[in-house]
Amino acid sequence: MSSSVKVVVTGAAGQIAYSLIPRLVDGKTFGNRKVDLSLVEIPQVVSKLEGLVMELEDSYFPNMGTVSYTDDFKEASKDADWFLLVGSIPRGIVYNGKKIEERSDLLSINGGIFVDQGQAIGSYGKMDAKILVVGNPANTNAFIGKNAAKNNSQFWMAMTMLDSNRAKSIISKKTNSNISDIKNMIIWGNHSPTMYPDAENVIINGSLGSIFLNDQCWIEESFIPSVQQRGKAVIDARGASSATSAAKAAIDTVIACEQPTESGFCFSAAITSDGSYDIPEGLICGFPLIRLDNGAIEIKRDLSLSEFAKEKINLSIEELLAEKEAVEHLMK
Ligand code: NAX
Repeated sequence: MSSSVKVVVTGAAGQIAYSLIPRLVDGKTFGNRKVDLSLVEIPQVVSKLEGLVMELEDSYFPNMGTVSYTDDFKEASKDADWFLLVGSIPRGIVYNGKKIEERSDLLSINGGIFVDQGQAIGSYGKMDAKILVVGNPANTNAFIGKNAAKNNSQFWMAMTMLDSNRAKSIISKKTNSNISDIKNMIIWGNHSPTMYPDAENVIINGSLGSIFLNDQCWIEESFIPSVQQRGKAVIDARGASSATSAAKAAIDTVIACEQPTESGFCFSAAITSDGSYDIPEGLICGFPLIRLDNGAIEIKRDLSLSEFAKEKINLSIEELLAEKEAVEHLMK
């Protein structure tokens, strides 16, 4: 393993990035390796990154290597090991004279961004680069980026760890358990209100959720909708979308990919389907994942899904298929 790692972060002047970037160099995420940061923003705000770089320098992070910032994504991509694609155009802003409210508008604007970024990553990123898409619509942005990259040795993911962490928190409260005793909290499908948080395969104090929880009414009427709507609840309460929890979830995803998964356990992220669990091949879908000792990441394939679970997952798959159709013109 190389003694340094190069990490590209887009949306670096945004609110998630402000919580995320210091944690990349704090010596915990990448252990003792030096972390070279390449921060990317759009031309209109890139100069603000000078202030962030000053703060990073003033923070004394012994593991911090070089720090640069740019609005040139190609330049930033050169030889990068990790890409944290946080930047995207959010819902609610006026873009080219139109207020962006519909998911379809988000898809087409952000889709274009991910074609360009995907091509640059495929050409200039390391051959074994890992890419985590946070910017919404995350699954379909990753789908577009991966297609544009045309580099199958790189590994594309969309983030569902925040949904998984939210679900763990709800289950720990319901069962009076310590949050660290909740494992294998899988989010299937799309990172959207159709996602399916799996209360059957979750492990609570060493027991399967399907046995331990024994309260289907709570699962259907409280647990699943609460996880699906948690992002909106945070926006309603805070007046802004989740930031520090999203940053922590991105860090958790990086750590889960950097360290072997303990035997019997798994973590949550959306990756390209290989047809496992009858999910159409090629879609970027939330799965249970294992990081092997040799560094490879694969789908944990030995879980059972009830008819109820399959029905719920299918709803999310239908949405992913519709999103795929909506961005067909970007798939060259
Ligand atoms: P902010 O609006 O604070 O920051 C986004 C930043 O991205 C802005 O500074 C903007 O200039 C920059 N940006 C836009 N296009 C860019 C491009 N082409 N290259 C580089 N930078 C670009 O948003 P923030 O709250 O940080 O959220 C970022 C994204 O995360 C949003 O799309 C949001 O919807 C998404 N989220 C995803 C979550 C997940 O679990 N996958 C949860 C949290 C969050 O909602």
